[in-house]
Amino acid sequence: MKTDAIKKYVFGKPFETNSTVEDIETSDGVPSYVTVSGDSIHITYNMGKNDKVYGMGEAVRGINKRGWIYETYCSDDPMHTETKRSLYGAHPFIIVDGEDVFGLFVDYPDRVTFDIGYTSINVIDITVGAPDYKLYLIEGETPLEIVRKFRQLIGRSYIAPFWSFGFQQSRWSYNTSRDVQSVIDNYRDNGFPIDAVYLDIDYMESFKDFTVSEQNFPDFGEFVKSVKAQNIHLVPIIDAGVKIEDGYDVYEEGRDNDYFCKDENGEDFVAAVWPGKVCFPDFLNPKAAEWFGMKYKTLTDLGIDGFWNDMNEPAIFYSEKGLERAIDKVTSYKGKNIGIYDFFGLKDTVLGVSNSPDDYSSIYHNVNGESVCHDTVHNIYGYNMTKSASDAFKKIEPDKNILMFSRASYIGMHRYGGIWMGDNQSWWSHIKLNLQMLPSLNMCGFMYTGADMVGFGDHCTEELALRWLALGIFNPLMRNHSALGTRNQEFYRFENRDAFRNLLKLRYALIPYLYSEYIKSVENSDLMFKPLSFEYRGDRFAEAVEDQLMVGESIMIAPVYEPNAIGRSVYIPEDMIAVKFRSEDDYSVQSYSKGHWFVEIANDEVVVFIRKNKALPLVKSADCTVNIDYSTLRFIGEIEDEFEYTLCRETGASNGESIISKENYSVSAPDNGTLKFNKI
Ligand code: MIG
Repeated sequence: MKTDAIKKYVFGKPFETNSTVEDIETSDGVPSYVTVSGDSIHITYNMGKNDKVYGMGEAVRGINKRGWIYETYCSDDPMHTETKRSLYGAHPFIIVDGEDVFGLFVDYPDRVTFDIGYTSINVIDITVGAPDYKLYLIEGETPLEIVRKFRQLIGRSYIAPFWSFGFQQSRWSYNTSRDVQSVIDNYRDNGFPIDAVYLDIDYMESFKDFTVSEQNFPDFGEFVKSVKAQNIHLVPIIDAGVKIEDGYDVYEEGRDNDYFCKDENGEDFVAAVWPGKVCFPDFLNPKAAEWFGMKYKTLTDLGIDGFWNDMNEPAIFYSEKGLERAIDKVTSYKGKNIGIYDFFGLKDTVLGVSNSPDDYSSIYHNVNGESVCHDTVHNIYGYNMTKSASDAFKKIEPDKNILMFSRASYIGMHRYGGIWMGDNQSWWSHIKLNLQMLPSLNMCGFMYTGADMVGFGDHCTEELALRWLALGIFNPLMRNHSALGTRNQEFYRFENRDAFRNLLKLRYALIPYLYSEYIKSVENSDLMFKPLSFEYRGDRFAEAVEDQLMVGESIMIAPVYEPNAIGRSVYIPEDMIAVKFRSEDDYSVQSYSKGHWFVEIANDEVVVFIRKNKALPLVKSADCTVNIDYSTLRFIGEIEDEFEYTLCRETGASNGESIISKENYSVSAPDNGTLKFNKI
């Protein structure tokens, strides 16, 4: 790596986040186009009128982040409206693409505010929570070059197991083993492929981590085996908070060994989440992290090989102190004739009990014997929870690659697991948000990711489900998940089952391509999902496109995200072949020349745009990933002479990671209408 293109500046005494893996010498004096001022907490840059700004990872709004103010602060917030500043992940990395082309990574584990043309339309003003941080400035010719350098700096992204590229069904909650079996039966009986079913909080005994309700999942180990025999992986949730209960081993071990976070008096910090009162494992204390990580063994011993870590911002419903304060305030108004502003204040007091800054300020971590207030390290709590599990998996089952993804994250965590995009809603606008977050997350190293397909909160419709599925089939993490109390949205619940079956099967036909592109993007520090602006430099139309993506090297997608549409406008950035799939074998092909087009797309169709002289590999779909038959490989597209393609396959696991083999194919011009190919 040309490390001279990355400059590191150190201000004050930064807390070590372990976000990076490369050692870079400290420079002094930032280049003149960037100004660091105000006791080093302000970083400013004057943008040109047409500069674009990328990055920020998990955040609302467009791929071009310009025109809003974002804050990196891991937040449990299920209302992803466009005015939000923070979501669950904290990813303080931006790329400026204008006269100057550079990346800025503000490595600081608490709040950093990125005002990107909000206060002043042409100014980027970054405010760091404290003057103790590392600033990386990455220079390059293009945004893609900057991403590559940045990704090398932060280290190789997590590679999820091959089976987790299959379709996964979730809901809060499938309450019993019968419920789970019935989901599997419904998928299989309808001929819908599926690889995993999720267990949300209700599988546990009183929401206690690493327990399983004996009543609802009797003989859980046998059950795990029986679903595995049906080629289904069960993926249980693990919450950050540990229930306080005498006799519960996880609690008692944590308490007795001082593995929990403390309060200002040195007592275990107590707050309430799902199980009622809980303590939070101190993941910043290496001993506590190691201890908690090994607890996953309780479940891996029963055959579980995938997990999702939730509520690890950490989310807090209330603390005793906070609740008391709120109750006092509420009762102080009793019998009084309160004015309207007091009334609103009252409402805010009650709502503010959850995830309150006062509570976070009362949490203390033990970092190598030193007590560190949570306020300065908030964003790396969930990161270290996920790292603790990943480290443990390598010891517990080195011959397996165990699926792990998290809700909260910080840059660096991308080496240990994936993330899902949190509690979105069954809203049309959230299909687009799903699309826009994919490249932004890739820029920050998060490759195994996806949104809760069809939407977590709120009620979905059949049309929304189909349209979202048409994007969902390209998400590495393709999971249908929904909240308690919302309309059932398993795909067999809808009327047009043929359409759902066809689209799900299309996903399986595409898995070899998606997996290969995933692996290559990880290995080459590349984006699997590229904005058109990264690929077609200097094309002002391509540069403005916010609702289409390049997926891997061969294709572009342009999903419909509006109701009652008959298709959509698509910008074709170079001559392309549009393949309109109704199913894996039923498709029509049309050529498009560069320019703006309206493309008709019915809601039971998926259109894939294949670049000229590139090809898309496909296999015959299967009911689950283990049954994918690579001997059915074929390529579609339009090739003038020859195209070389590298297919990546998982052949096993060692040291907790997938072993990947590669096959190179040479694909050439049509012979009787289908492309010829041979292994080289
Ligand atoms: O307070 O476990 O984001 O996926 O279904 C809600 C219940 C807690 C939030 C997660 C969501 C999960 C839900 N959890």
